[in-house]
Amino acid sequence: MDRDLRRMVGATFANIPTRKPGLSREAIVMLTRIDHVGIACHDLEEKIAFYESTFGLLVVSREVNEQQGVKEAMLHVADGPAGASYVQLLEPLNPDTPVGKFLVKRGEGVHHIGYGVDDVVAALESIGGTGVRLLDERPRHGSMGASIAFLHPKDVGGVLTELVQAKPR
Ligand code: V0V
Ligand code: CO
Repeated sequence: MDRDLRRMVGATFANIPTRKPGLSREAIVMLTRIDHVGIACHDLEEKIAFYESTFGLLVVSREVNEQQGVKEAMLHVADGPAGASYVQLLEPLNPDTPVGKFLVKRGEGVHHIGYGVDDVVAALESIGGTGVRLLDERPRHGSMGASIAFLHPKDVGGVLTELVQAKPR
């Protein structure tokens, strides 16, 4: 996010402390939004129908991502100053995939949180330097042309965390 935009957001939410004081400038600007909440499910079509009829969300993208072992859909939730946010519904391509294993162990539910970043390579370098294990040393192809990378859930309080650099519009 550029400096002017952040100033604008800061002015809009002037009374809401959004970041811990004392962090470096790099840490302050690292996460720009919640890009998506990833939800594991057994039947993608059934869950899309549920989210459409219950919340009125619209599917804006569908993809099969062989590398990540998923068939997925992005449903648009809202637009914010730093970009859009989505629900990502994930069906595994087979049981021996991250989402397939998760379903066996834990059943359907929240699988990961995807945070927006301006520069995923810089974010990986910075976060890697803190000792958090990177599941991806380099960014991979994500939904809608984004560059994505995952952080190990065991080092992020049990939350599988994804960094998302959206494709420039
Ligand atoms: C596993 N664990 C999780 C978890 N998955 N904890 C929180 N949230 C999750 N989603 C825990 C699990 O309970 C174990 O803890 C431990 O981590 C090791 O898990 P495991 O079942 O033995 O499985 P692993 O080690 O084979 O794989 C786990 C990791 C794997 C997280 C390393 O799933 C991974 O690399 N994920 C990143 C890629 C991914 O998830 N892709 C699908 C989304 P205990 O039981 O030992 O305590 S693709 C996507 O989002 C896209 C394309 C996009 O947004 O564009
Ligand atoms: Co995701």
